[in-house]
Amino acid sequence: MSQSTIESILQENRLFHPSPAFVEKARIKSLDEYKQLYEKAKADPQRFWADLAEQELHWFQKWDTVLDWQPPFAQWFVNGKINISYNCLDRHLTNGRRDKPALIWEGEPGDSRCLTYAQLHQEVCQFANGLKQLGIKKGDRVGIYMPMIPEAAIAMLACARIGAPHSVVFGGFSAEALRDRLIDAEAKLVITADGGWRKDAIVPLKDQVDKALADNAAPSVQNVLVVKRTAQNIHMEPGRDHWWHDLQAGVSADCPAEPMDSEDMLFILYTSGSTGKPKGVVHTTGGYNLYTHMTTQWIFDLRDEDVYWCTADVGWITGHSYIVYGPLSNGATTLMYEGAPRASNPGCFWDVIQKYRVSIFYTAPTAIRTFIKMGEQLPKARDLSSLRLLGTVGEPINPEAWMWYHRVIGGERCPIVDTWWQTETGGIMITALPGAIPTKPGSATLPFPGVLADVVDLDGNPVKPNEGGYLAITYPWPSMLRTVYGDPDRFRRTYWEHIPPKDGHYLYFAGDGARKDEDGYFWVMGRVDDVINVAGHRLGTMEVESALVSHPAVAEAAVVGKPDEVKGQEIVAFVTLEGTYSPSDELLKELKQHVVQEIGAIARPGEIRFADALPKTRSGKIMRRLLRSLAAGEEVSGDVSTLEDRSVLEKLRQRGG
Ligand code: 7RM
Repeated sequence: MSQSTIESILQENRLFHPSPAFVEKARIKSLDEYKQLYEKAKADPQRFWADLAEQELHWFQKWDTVLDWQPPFAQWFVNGKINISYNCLDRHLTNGRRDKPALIWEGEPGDSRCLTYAQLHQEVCQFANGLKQLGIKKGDRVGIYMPMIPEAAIAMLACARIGAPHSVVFGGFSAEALRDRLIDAEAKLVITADGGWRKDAIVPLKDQVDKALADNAAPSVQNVLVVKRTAQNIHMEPGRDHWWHDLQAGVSADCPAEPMDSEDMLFILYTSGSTGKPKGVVHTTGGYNLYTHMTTQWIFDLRDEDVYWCTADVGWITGHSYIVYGPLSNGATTLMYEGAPRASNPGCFWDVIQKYRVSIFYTAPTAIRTFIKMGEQLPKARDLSSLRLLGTVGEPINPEAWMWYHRVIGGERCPIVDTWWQTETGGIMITALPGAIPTKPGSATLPFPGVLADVVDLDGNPVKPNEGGYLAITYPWPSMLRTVYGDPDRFRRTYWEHIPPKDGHYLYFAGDGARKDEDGYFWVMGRVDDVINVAGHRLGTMEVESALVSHPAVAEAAVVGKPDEVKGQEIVAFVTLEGTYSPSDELLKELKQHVVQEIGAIARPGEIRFADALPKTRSGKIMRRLLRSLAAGEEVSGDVSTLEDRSVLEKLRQRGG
């Protein structure tokens, strides 16, 4: 965040109440009602979750222990048998939602599709049987590298149906990034498409898969399943690659959901951390199903007639929890959009809302800031009167963007839920309940019932109101990550040891700085580790640095985030060159392109600065704090006494932007 954003958030004290019309129909109608619910849950969280699990989900067999907590390892609903695809599909066939639209898809260019619950169920069953034909069994990991098409959701649900954990890799990641993830997850199959549409161009997904698998680099992968989407020419490797439509021909649509153990792995999703390669965050079945179900229902105040649209990509946790599993588990109509706002179609989001009469809209602050730049005339020219609730996720929202969203998109009648959560938390943790909790622009407000959150110092002691500290969760919740795939030590180190446990009491360390105000409202300030958030996408500085030093010209690289008006942060890289290379515009372009090739376009540095040397401490640590100030164009202040060679700083300064 920029200094001016932080200052405006510190001064923010406006309070917005939901309209009487909204409150009247809301599931939770007042702050008192929320507080009662919250206190009840806090007094006995296990009882609270068990009651909801019983009322809200279908279990093939009931659990015998609600929570088995061997810190930092949690198990929820031990010995319960459940299938999330059953909860998302089968039960809606007999509760009156058979012919209700489950998935509305608005594709590019101009395609669209609507699948009812009965149709989606049939597609998922067929796909699941197809997976079985390819030899996929319970426990086998399946990579999914897809555009935003219904088959992405169908593939996820089909995997869940037969108990094969999926690992969705965002379609914008490069072949290299895909390969690393497939290797780490030991995926047996990759599901992809020939291509996907991205801003008026075709993304050659299958080509990327071929590159990722070249030279048997990911030996666990035996087959590739390809959905025909863009119909351009692609290579099909005999014996390895299969067209989805060929496999589907003649496949039975009868595929009962496999009763899964509540703690069986549902999916792995890779996310960036401060060190090393991305972590495979592991989520399991029962707790995740319950938590995403309840949060979707209460936070989005779902009603049967809603058309719900979350603009995330299914490659991120937001797409998993709030496009696919949460909404479908509730029997909602969820909308999936393949397009993105771009110069050739800047009003496309508002067209989609108008066309489908979207009532709940959930997007990211970076998108809102982009829309502000595009001008009010675009949304103003469309009918957005169907909207009744708005949400944001991914990064702190600055009050100016919040106010614009409220006024221009929400017509001053829609509550805004600012939802704080992470890949690791599986579901939304801190948020307003829209009919109950008055909102303040820039604050995620209060924890969801059953979530015990606090702002603490590094000893785990709560800090005073309005004092900065670390955001921590002090009690396990049903959808918490269970481990880092293949690396339980890293799980322990990353989340449970920054704040040392006291008397066996463990705190989950979220990696975010925050404060609580005098009303107990949370204000999340951003990451306190070496994670940067570019347009709501999480990237590790080390990942980008590794990509840079893998180029022969680069000797050393240091990457920092620089405040950006639209993207929140932008990547700035400082690099020193190997002896025989010298700085040039061509090299600069080449290095940027190299990072794109190693990770993907989301990691393209906004700026690369060549340096003779990087500022280091006497023990050889790069002083990122100095680089951050330099990148932001600020005066380097604070203690520089540990700097080994002061002339380095002077030279970097002179070189400037
Ligand atoms: C859902 C998601 C997680 C990080 C998290 C924060 C930041 C997300 C908010 C937010 C302030 C919010 N998962 N973050 N939501 N910061 N207010 N409402 O984004 O794993 O990709 O990122 O995103 O820093 O730690 S994520």
